[in-house]
Amino acid sequence: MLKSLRHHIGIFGFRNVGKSSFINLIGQQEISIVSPIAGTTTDPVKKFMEIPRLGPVVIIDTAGIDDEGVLGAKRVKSTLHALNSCDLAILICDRSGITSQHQTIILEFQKKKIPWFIVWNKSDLYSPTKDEIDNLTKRYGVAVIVLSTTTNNKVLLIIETIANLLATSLNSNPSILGDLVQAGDLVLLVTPIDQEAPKKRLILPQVQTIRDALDNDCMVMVLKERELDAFFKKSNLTPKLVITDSQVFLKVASSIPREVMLTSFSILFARLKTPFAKLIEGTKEISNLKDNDKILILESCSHHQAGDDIGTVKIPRWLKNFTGKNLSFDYKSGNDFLPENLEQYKLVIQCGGCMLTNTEVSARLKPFLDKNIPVSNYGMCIAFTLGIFERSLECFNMNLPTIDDYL
Ligand SMILES: Nc1nc2c(ncn2[C@@H]2O[C@H](COP(=O)(O)OP(=O)(O)OP(=O)(O)O)[C@@H](O)[C@H]2O)c(=O)[nH]1
Ligand code: SF4
Ligand SMILES: [Mg+2]
Repeated sequence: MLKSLRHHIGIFGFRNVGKSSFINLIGQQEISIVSPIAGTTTDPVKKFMEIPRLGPVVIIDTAGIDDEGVLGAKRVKSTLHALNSCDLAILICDRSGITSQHQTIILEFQKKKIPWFIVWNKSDLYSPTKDEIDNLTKRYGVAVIVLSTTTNNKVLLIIETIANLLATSLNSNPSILGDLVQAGDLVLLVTPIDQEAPKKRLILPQVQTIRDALDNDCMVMVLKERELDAFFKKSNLTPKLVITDSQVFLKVASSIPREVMLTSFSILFARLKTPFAKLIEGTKEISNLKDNDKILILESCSHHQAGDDIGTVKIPRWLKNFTGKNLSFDYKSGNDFLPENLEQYKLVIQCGGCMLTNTEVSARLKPFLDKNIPVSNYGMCIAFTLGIFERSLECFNMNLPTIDDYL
């Protein structure tokens, strides 16, 4: 299963408290290196695991948050950066309990609204008193599980705690189309097969949408944009919803009846993966762009660029045509650290983020939103510059709770 569909669980704590041992315990295999030497795990390492009841997850083993020296400080920075991927965090401690040195990371959990709990390990050497546990529960309002990875097996309790918390996380993966369609509806998916399309397969958002439409008992039809006119001429079926690749928005909008709802894959997934209402507002700021304004394009993986690449060629061209302004563009891809001076950007445009989890996309955008820098995404930006923004949003019930509530 792809990484972007898995829950990410981060394991944090001081050096040598048993973080890697804990991962081996819940994974039921020797997956992480364990040793009595403090500082064995030096970088955040993602382990792909299948955990009974939870299914496929990514567990992130990290370096101790009490690491010292110049190198230690860099490791701690990487550990904190790993939080951006976490749907859930587990803070492991031993005899010394939770101290003032844990406060930085606890504040990060709270700031990023990451569900978390405490595991008090090495209970074979020292078992905390009832008062110590009650104090922690009262102070932080989280579960505290006492265990020994060597003698005391509480795997079922841990998995149940993880499952309950993940159900409330940002990445809890609601239905993509559930509130937009009804059983028996026809959903039409439009996907150009051009130079940029991967060979012999559909891309993940298309596959996920097909599956979601079937889960909602809809009929699904997938066709290329040039077949649309023939479809409406030959068939007497009227689709409830047409979902298109954003790059052929204009062609699709002109080929389907006005009363048929229309949106794009990128906008559909922006609703799941980003603070949607904020991105709608951010997109409208395109109208206020001025000469020499700088725009940051964020791509979430370094995919192969072919022909008229969407991020580097088409979007800049559409934006310049629409605004008539002389705009400049910066690009960041993958998990690159963001530039220092975010205020230099008048607009940020995020790609569809299909390779990232909801949590990762939101964490990527949060620093900009916190500074009130307008954020848009590929599909919204394209729809706006082509004059079909309102239409592409008509299908959504904007009263739905969105992940804006998490930020
Ligand atoms: N007695 C006892 N020892 C444990 C327990 N859990 C882990 N250990 C031991 O503690 C040492 C450190 O365990 P690790 O799992 O490597 O700890 P870590 O937190 O990953 O350490 P770093 O990667 O160095 O930060 C090893 O010698 C483990 O065998 C436990 O419950 N009881
Ligand atoms: S993560 Fe972004 S850049 Fe990578 S394939 Fe998906 S939409 Fe394109
Ligand atoms: Mg370790």
